[in-house]
Amino acid sequence: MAKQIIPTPQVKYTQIFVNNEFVNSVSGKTFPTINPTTGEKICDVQEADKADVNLAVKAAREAFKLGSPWRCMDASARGRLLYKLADLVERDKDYFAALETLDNGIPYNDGMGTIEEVIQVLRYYGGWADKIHGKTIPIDGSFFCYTRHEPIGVCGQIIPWNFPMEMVSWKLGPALAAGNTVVLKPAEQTPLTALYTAALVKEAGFPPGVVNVVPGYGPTAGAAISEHMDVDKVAFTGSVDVGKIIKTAAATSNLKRVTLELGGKSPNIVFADTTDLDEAVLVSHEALFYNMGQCCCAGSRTFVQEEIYDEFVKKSTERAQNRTVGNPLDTNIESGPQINEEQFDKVLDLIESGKKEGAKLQCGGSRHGDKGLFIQPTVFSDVEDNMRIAKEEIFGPVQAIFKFKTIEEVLERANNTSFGLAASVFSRDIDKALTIANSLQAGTVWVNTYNAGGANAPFGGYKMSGNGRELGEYALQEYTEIKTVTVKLSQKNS
Ligand code: TXE
Repeated sequence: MAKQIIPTPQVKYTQIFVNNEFVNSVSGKTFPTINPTTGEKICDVQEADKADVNLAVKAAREAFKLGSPWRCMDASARGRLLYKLADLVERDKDYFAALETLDNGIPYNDGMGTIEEVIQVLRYYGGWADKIHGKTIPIDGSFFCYTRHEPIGVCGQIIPWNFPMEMVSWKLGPALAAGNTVVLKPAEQTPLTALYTAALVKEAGFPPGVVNVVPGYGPTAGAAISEHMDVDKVAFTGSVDVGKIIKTAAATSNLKRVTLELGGKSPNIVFADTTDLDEAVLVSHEALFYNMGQCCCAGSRTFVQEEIYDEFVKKSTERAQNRTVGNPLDTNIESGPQINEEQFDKVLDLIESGKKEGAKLQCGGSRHGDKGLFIQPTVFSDVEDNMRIAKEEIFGPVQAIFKFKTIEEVLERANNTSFGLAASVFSRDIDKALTIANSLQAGTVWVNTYNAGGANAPFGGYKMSGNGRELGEYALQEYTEIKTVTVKLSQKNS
């Protein structure tokens, strides 16, 4: 019998978080957050707009002032605060996982997996806090020259709805380890886990103003952050279109630093000599269908070599037909609903385009059931590179399978995209696999696996998939300014 894990979790925080206090919006406005599984409103949340962002930025600036508790704190103590935050997330992980499923629709087990990752990421960056340091540099002449890796200042962080808590940790972890202060805007579709995290930030003992959370809409609260003259950096994850808006806003305001993690159209290349065809089928299936395809690094172009093509398509279709779709709180369920009607309609429209443009529909192809935002796991074969489903980010449960013959051909086709987030290759020939890995224009390449990673492995995109890297040591570079200090000495010694 299907097991229901947690019934509807109680929502505890629905206000804007500024200076370690939950407050109402200046305008008095609220917005609803919807349960995508039922279409019902979960609750109303205070809606941050420009005035609220201004207050949050002011608080973050105050917390960043020289001599403030945060600026005077030992780096190791900053690290301990991050450890404490990780411990609190761990204490409440069942609640977090249920709240994430409620607000976002991610299947409960997958949601719990992301909360486990959040804990790891916070701990990983807690460990970094007192290990961020510069160099001494032997410049010519009688000088002592050293670098300091200083925090940038007030960091705006604008995140999407597809992995709400994971995104919170990827953003807060490196920013706080490096000593910045933060104004974080969760996506309007999924504000609840970020607001609960805010309560834990206070409980952990972070000084007021170090972390501020401003739930609200993109063109209002999000724009207020990216256009703000007193925000020193903005980190964004979301669509390419909004990424461009944010970079433009940074350019026309104060040239704040910008890092972007945008979409992808990641090639997953399966050679006939793959180590295990069944395994390649299953991994390729998960690479696409995990989180209902709402994954920036989804393996959304599956290239299969002609010798194994028919068998691969057959097995992939069978696997997709067996994928369980339904209430994401049911732990037997593999796929829940899409996040909202807009995304649901976008995915169905792209499915229709695939049918019209001549791709072969192997299974799925329409909504699942007649209620809710569920879409049947869909597999298209015979997909051609010029079709919309081959070029546009679908962000839904639609696997597109392409046939190829040679290495040269598949490399050229795999790289023929404006995106460059992730890629993978399946082959038992390590020389071939590494030739491909080194030639793909992608920030992450997996060999004989997909979606493997960790808090310590960097992630980010080439080309229009973004600027900068998140996770790992590399992310710290995106949250520090490097200062060179040179001191004249009376005597030079080697
Ligand atoms: O993204 P938006 P949407 C892709 C995916 C999806 C498409 C649209 O293809 O179908 O984008 O999704 C904030 N100034 N990805 O519309 O609008 C917004 O409030 C400042 C890939 O949800 O980019 C939210 O917090 N901020 C992606 C965040 O931007 C603005 C994840 C993302 O929303 C803003 C999500 C503005 N003018 C979607 N407008 C990934 N890389 O994983 C919106 N926002």
